[in-house]
Amino acid sequence: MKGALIGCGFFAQNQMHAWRDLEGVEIVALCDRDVKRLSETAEAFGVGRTYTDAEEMLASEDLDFVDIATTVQSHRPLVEAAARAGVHVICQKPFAETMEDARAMVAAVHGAGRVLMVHENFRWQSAVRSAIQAVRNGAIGTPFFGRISFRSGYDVYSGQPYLAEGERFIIEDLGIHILDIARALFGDATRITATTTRINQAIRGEDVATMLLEHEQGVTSVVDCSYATRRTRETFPETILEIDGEKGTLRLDAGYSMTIERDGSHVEDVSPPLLPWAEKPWHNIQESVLLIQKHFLECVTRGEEPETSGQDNLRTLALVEAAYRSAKEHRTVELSEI
Ligand code: NAD
Ligand code: 89V
Repeated sequence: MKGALIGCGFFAQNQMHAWRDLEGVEIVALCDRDVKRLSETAEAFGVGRTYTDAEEMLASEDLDFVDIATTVQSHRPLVEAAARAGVHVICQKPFAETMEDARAMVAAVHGAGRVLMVHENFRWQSAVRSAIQAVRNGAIGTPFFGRISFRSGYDVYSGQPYLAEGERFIIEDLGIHILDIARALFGDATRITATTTRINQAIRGEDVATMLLEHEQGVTSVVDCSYATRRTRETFPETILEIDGEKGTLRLDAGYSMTIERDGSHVEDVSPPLLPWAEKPWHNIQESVLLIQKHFLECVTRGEEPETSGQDNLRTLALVEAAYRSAKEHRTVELSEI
């Protein structure tokens, strides 16, 4: 498969490393409006053809897919251009700024008869995946409660300065992943209640969010996110889980230790491997990039819908919208309102 990457910024470097590791795929062209980032990435990964305009690239190249790694403002025009060019699409999270944009993007790629996957990779982190598989395999029976928690004081702003600048921050950028893990574990939610606050006065958006979800299958989950939490051992970027089922309890604790309590206690080290190009503490996210891109290739080859397809991601995005509405209006929001 021949692909092109659009957006050669901070996170795209991981995507390039992962494409290089995967068999049967080659990134043949790169695009970025910033010529410095474009040439640096082309040189680092030995990509010969570069463009500063995505439409020009789509018109000139014979591609199977594009991998869009720009920030959210450009996602709709780029996804629609890719659909017009008739290529499969991967688009980074957050997929869209509004539900209207997201629905239009899904319709555009569907209309072109191509695969659209949102790069929603947290559910692909190997530790989180171990927990998801255990729950899906019935290790704790039917779940009735879950806590999905991400609390950190890590400086995310130095690598991604735009995170300090938006009116929305933690739910849109990070909570979106954690809400998606809740969906992967417990299915879709029907109602959400959220509170938000800003502790770090140097940023514009909220850096703390606490959300209570009621899921269609009867599970209640608490999704809590903070970038204003001091920890003696910083756990960034680990997601901590505690799930009660009718037959047992599963915990994913800091340090990638998974415990299943059921007729005794079974502890498993589910640490992610440190890939040759990865760097702690980002290595669990970096490995998930490899796993989700592999999943995309398999889905395109088999003609299957990716787990985090554009259509699927509409429901994660709806949770984000509903959480902001709930926090703003101080009330529980039904997902059917979104
Ligand atoms: P960045 O600002 O470092 O990089 C974005 C790049 O896109 C820039 O080089 C910019 O010049 C380029 N660009 C923007 N619009 C363009 C256009 N229309 N055509 C061509 N190039 C364009 O941003 P980043 O930190 O790499 O984040 C990119 C996306 O990845 C964001 O949506 C972010 O939320 C997401 N992200 C995801 C994860 C994850 O784990 N899934 C982690 C970090 C960031
Ligand atoms: O994964 C992400 O989307 C990143 C971070 C972990 C910093 O929130 O933006």
